[in-house]
Amino acid sequence: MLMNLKRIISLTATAFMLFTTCGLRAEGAAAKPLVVGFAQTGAESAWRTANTNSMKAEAEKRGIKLKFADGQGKQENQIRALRSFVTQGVDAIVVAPIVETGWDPVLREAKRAGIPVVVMDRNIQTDDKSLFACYIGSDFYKEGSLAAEWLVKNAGARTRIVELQGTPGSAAANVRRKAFADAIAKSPAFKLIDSQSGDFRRSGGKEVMEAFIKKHGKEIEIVYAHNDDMALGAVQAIEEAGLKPGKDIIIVSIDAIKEGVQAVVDGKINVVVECNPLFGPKVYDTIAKLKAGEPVERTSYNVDEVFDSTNAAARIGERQY
Ligand code: GZL
Repeated sequence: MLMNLKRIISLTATAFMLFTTCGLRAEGAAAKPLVVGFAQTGAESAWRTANTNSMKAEAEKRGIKLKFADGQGKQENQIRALRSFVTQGVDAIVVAPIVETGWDPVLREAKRAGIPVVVMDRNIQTDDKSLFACYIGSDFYKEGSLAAEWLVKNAGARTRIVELQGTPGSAAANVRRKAFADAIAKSPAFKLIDSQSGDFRRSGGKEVMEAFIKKHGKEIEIVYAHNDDMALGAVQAIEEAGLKPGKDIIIVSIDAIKEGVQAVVDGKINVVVECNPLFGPKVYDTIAKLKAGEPVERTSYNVDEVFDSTNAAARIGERQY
């Protein structure tokens, strides 16, 4: 008799456990986590790493399931990832497009699947604005202009510029180049003597600067780098050529990664224009609004500052990336 009673109790307990763990969840079970597909550009710079970290950490904090795809610097990898997110039926897609064009076909697939797309960091060119919900990024034109305006105020008699461009075809490189050219055109003394892509990479900045030094020698008075990683590569090349970066050659850069601001403190880079990569919170707030059917800003920019010898030392301690 006692044996039977024990068996009945253990069978009942097992049945209860089965019910509560396979499908018939107890009251108040957590809602299904949001699933976001993120097609990242690659891992070309410290800025990109900070951007990736922001997106991953904020997703973790909010209990969002982030499907992360590293484009490894190739648009076809990003397009393949976007297609896969559509097939998987994610709730939303974020893309940091390596280049400006060639996105319409895959974005049409996401639109047909009813999956909202947030373009983050670099913008895209398309005639069909319905292909993505919004752009959350940086004002590259303002950044290039601020870099040139600093030169106009501080370059003194130095006028001969070499430019280290970012990734060919990327919105960041295209717009920073145009903005800088537009601004220095107003000061005819400045002359752009050479311009080449270092692909936003430190190694690229060093190699291109070595070639510039070989070709132009002491004619070079100013370096305009589209990002700090290339500027830091140029600093190495200038030092290896026996010159003093920041003194013999003025260096102007964009991003304001901690190492770049430190180089300003050390007098090796003269000015860095900030391009804040910490988009995580703003992107996920925007996705929450999109999923709730609320309106979102079509274009929103991060606020960026300028760091030179007048403020870098005071501000370096608070840098988050
Ligand atoms: C700018 C971003 C650029 C950074 C580089 O928003 O796309 O790409 O300036 C990064 O450091 O590699």
